[in-house]
Amino acid sequence: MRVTFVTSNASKVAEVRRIFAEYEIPVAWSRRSIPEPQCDRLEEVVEAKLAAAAKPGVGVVVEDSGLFLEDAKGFPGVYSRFAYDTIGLDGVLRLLANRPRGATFRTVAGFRKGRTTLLTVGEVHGTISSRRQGTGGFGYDPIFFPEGSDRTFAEISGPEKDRISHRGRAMRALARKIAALNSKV
Ligand code: ITT
Repeated sequence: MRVTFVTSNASKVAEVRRIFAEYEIPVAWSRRSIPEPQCDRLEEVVEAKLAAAAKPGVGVVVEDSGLFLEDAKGFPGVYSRFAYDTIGLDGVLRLLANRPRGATFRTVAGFRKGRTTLLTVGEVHGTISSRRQGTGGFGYDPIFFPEGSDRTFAEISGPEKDRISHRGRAMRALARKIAALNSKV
């Protein structure tokens, strides 16, 4: 089954295409920013995105991701896009000056076709660097060290990021479930 990934973010598309290719699921891109409701859980955002993106006869995929800072009680979390666009990476680094630096990246991924809905979650724990490091990736990648690594997500290759990342975990779980649906029909 081919799926259509609805997102405004080209970097997410590259990651999801790479991951779904392992399950032989082709991914078409519908470039669209779906308005996100004010809510405090990624799951609720994904439900709203699925409702907005659903199309008869099409397998749609959406996702929402966030960076949860332990010292800031999970901020920016669902507001990660807003924080990135306003205070930016330097603002986040300033927020954590001389503070504990633990953080979790989380992705909730969703699929809908007809009456079938699938949701999966992926997380990676790590720490926030004290300065930007690396030029790869996107968004918060230059300031996030995944647990056990001395390189940020912006300093490792895309496939390396996929193996351990929040999105890699959520999307592999989703692809497996979609592949299982495929084998039933
Ligand atoms: P959508 O159209 O899919 O919503 P978006 O870029 O708005 O795309 P999110 O709301 O899920 O995506 O992302 C929230 C913020 O977190 C945004 O600033 C992203 O750049 C950033 N982000 C998401 N995934 C990331 C990742 O894997 N690495 C670094 N930053 C990431």
